[in-house]
Amino acid sequence: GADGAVAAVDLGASSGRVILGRVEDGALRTQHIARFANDPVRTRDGLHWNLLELYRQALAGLALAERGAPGEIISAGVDSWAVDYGLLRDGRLLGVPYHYRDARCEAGVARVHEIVAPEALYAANGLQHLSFNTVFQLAAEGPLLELADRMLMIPDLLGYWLTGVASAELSNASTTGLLDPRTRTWDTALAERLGLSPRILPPLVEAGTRLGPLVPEVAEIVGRAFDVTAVASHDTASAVAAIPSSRPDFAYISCGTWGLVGLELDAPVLSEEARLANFTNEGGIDGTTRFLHNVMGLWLLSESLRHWYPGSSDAQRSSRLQELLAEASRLGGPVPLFDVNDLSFMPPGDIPGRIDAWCARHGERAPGTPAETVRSIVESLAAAFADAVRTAAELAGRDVSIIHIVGGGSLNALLCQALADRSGLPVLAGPVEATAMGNLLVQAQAAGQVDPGLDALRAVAARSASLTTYTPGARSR
Ligand code: LFR
Repeated sequence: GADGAVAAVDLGASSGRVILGRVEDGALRTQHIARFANDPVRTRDGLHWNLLELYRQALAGLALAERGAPGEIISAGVDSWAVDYGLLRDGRLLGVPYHYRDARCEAGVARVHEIVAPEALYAANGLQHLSFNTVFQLAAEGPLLELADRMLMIPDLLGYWLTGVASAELSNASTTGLLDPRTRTWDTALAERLGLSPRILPPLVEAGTRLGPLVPEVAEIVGRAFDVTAVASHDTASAVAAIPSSRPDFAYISCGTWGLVGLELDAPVLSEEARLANFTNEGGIDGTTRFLHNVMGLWLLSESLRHWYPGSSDAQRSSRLQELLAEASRLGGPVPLFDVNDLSFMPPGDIPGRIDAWCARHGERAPGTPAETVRSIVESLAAAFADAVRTAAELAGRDVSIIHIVGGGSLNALLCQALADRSGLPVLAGPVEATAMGNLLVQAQAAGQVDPGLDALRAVAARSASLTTYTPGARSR
């Protein structure tokens, strides 16, 4: 296949990065080019993404990558969190995209459920109920929706600005609630029932599709007109693609802001049991189904640190977190466990106070110090992760013999060990940048640098990652 480097623009809910990758000797070598904060902005009308800033940073990162490796980049790809979108009219963005943690969704949920009952909605789209699913956001959108002739998911919107090509990559489209998980096509009948004009839904493309070259005005900023490839643009789909496993019986946890816990399956599970357990059927690459549950993730830690140290920098908060984790790991007795998925933890704000309130409501002792709060969060997350793995296996009728944890959470030794202990399964931790790796590997595969198929892609991922194993019961108590 073609030589050359590929570039990933990977936007997470709290930070974004640009990473360059090259496949050499069957392994992916990565080079970190740029990292930038993703700080949402609250205005009178709600909580928004600072999308123009993210786009500007992406362009600056690509320009830096091109300058560092002149003429080498053959393709770039964009992934981000799911469910959020921009509305356009004649190619013009209408309004500032909302953040999924904005409170506007509840009205949309009621409106949708008036027309399609929750059971029928799950039968149609197979999505766990999250009030921020795109379909609920659209129902709460109001007059801009009447004006719009296009909806573009965040990575597709960036892809459109880069190339002028408007499309909907499938993995992320599968989080809208408007995609049929069996046929993997837009459910235009459902859209119409909900009063949404199907014309706003762009043509679907699979990961690995070449979108086109950078448009001239972008090429001028970046330095050259390389191609943009549609990757598994839902960050979780990219992360799952890069799970460094060669066996079929693994569960995965993609642990960043969220902990996405589940299995890779050949077909969706749309049973009533799966609906009641709030399991989702999202689209993976190569026709796979990501059967998973959203568990709250590192958000509980990062937002607690924000509360304890207002006005501090990202770097200050992360070094303070390391200290608190070290202190937390030395605590002796049992710590209070709480339900990490309680909806009170969704909006930004005083997470430690809400944990105390949860404990008070449930007759549980509240954590006494920040270190104990940190330990409570870690143990409660591990318990929820282990529980979701068990439930996924039961619902899908599958055996699980190992848990892969990837993303930022894979660096948290306390969390990984607690997960092994609570699940009774070995935990393989890493790579931390699984999402960016999945993004890069799909592009390298499209360029012919990796053999076709998910197994070949995972084999490269396995050769590229350094992994840590956690064994159940290894913790000294
Ligand atoms: C993780 C993630 C989850 C999705 C949530 C909101 O970053 O993409 O998969 O449920 O963010 O978009």
